[in-house]
Amino acid sequence: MTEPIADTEPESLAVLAETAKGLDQAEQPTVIRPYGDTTGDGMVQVSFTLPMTHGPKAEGAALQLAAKMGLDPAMVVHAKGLGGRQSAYTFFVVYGRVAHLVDLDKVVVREREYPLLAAKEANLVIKRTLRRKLVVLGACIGTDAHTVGIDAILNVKGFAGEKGLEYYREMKVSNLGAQVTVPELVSRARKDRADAVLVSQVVTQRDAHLRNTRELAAAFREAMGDNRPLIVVGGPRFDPRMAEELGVDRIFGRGTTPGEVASYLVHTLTRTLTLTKETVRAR
Ligand code: B12
Repeated sequence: MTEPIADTEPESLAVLAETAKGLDQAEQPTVIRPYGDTTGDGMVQVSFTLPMTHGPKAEGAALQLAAKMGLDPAMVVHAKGLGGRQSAYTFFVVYGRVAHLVDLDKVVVREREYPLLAAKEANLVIKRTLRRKLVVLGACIGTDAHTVGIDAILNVKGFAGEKGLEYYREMKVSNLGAQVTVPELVSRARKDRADAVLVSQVVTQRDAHLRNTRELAAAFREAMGDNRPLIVVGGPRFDPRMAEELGVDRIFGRGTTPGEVASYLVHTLTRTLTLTKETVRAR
């Protein structure tokens, strides 16, 4: 096992390079550093936009920002006026070295706690446990009109080689599309007796995705209390660790596949039913 190394220690480079040499064969070291040109050289690439017309001063400004971000040395490898040469904005890509180390022992992520099921297996579990179709309602709420994400999860054609939830024989899926209001969604969920409500939020300007999710959770809590459906939210800029804080059951981020969502729904909803039956039997 690799010994933890202080972020600023210069000899750490050699230690890290040595440790990483046999990465393919040996176990993963617990302390790592970015890789650019050579192992453990600490090189990273960042991109940002400054509100300045492109020119030597703008490039100097980009380097000043890079230095303040801890990139040393740093170089501008790409700079372009956004929307033309005289644009008031310049987009930059800067390549530089950071001194920081990543301690893998301190990384906290949301791990998948359920098994991935094939569509056939998911259908079988629903049929045996629920003994009726699992009702799923999907929508984009607020002013968000980005439907491609929720369609990727729900539509038969699916995403990343996996069929969407509409393909699952034991699921009854309704996709309400874009710009659905929260009251509309609550009322439809009640009418359809939805088991799960799936909501997509792609626009994050002024934290709209967080505000809308909190509003969604509060409305379901108020209207249906503990009898509310499972609330699942997704979008590319969500942090899956925020589910509890936002008052929903689960958050899925970028690159989510329909199979992951179907497996989660089956795992959670059929487990809840099994537990309820066991409690009734025990009484
Ligand atoms: C296509 C697109 C549009 C299309 C949308 C068409 C449609 N029917 O969806 C149109 C042209 C309409 C559009 C409009 C706008 N757009 Co737009 N758009 C995009 C673009 C290029 C791609 C989004 C996309 O389709 N991704 C593909 C899907 C498959 O990925 P995904 O959404 O991440 O979904 C996956 C996961 O996140 C997850 N997921 C998503 N939702 C859910 C839900 C659940 C329940 C689950 C389980 C999982 C899940 O699963 C999916 C599959 O893995 C992005 C930039 C980009 N490259 O991402 C900008 C982008 C999202 N748009 C942006 C903006 C600003 C706008 C506009 C405001 C522009 C304007 N000034 O008019 C408008 C807003 C319109 C509105 N009212 O919402 C910004 C948002 C910036 C921000 N910080 O919020 C982006 C990031 C572009 C940018 N860099 O500026 N846009």
